[in-house]
Amino acid sequence: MSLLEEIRQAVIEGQAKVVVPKVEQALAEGMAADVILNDGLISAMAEVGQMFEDGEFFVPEMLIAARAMSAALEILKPQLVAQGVEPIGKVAIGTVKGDLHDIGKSLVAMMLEGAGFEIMDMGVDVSPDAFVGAIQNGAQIVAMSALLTTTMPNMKTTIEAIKTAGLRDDVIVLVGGAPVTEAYASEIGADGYAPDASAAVRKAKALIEG
Ligand code: B12
Repeated sequence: MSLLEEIRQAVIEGQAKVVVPKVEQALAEGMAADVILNDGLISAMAEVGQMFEDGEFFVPEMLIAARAMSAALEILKPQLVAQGVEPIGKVAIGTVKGDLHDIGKSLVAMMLEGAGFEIMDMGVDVSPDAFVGAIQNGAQIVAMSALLTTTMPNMKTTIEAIKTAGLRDDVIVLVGGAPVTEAYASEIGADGYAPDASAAVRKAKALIEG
């Protein structure tokens, strides 16, 4: 098995302690950081997302794989910046005001990061004004998560605040979370909805590529 394939397998199996030294070894052997990223890490996360959709992987496996990928990304980041690899786009992600559930939001953030997006993780209980501020700081996508039926309306409030700030045409709004549906997303004027983290990556890529 090639070193790149070993990195891929270790991410899929969520073995951060194996992935990190193997990525260091690949860099030491002169492998380009963007090759390790695309053919090792991102390819592994795409497979993890597929296994999740096929019901072979569940949330814990996906989280562990995502953590292994994040650990490897930390090592690659300085090289990627030095190589000038442009991120696909900048995403401000957070759980809406009043909502403290962050597991799904963090999973979506990690998968987006693994797919090459730059992430501004705003955390939980994020006010509409904070999302507006993130757009002013360069976010091209606002990704909102809500797990409670009582906090879902804050997605609409945030979209209204973005409109009031005159920024609605400058940003893509993506929404998700267990109670959110495609119909709700279009009702509140969001640009996209995805039911899980791997679908969120596909949706974000499709929307940013126009
Ligand atoms: C864990 C949990 C908690 C934890 C949260 C810990 C944490 N750090 O997140 C704690 C204990 C704090 C908690 C508190 C509460 N909870 Co709670 N909680 C849950 C539970 C069991 C799991 C949620 C979870 O993490 N799921 C796993 C993740 C991976 O899935 P996910 O979040 O849906 O995310 C996926 C997709 O939705 C999507 N996605 C998510 N976000 C986004 C964003 C975008 C942009 C996109 C595209 C996609 C996307 O991708 C993700 C990955 O595939 C759910 C039950 C359930 N089945 O959902 C209840 C649940 C959400 N909680 C509930 C309730 C009622 C509460 C409390 C009000 C309880 C109370 N009385 O205090 C409080 C509210 C606190 C608050 N203000 O937020 C209810 C909500 C009912 C409703 N209809 O509104 C649920 C459904 C339980 C129930 N059946 O009653 N909770």
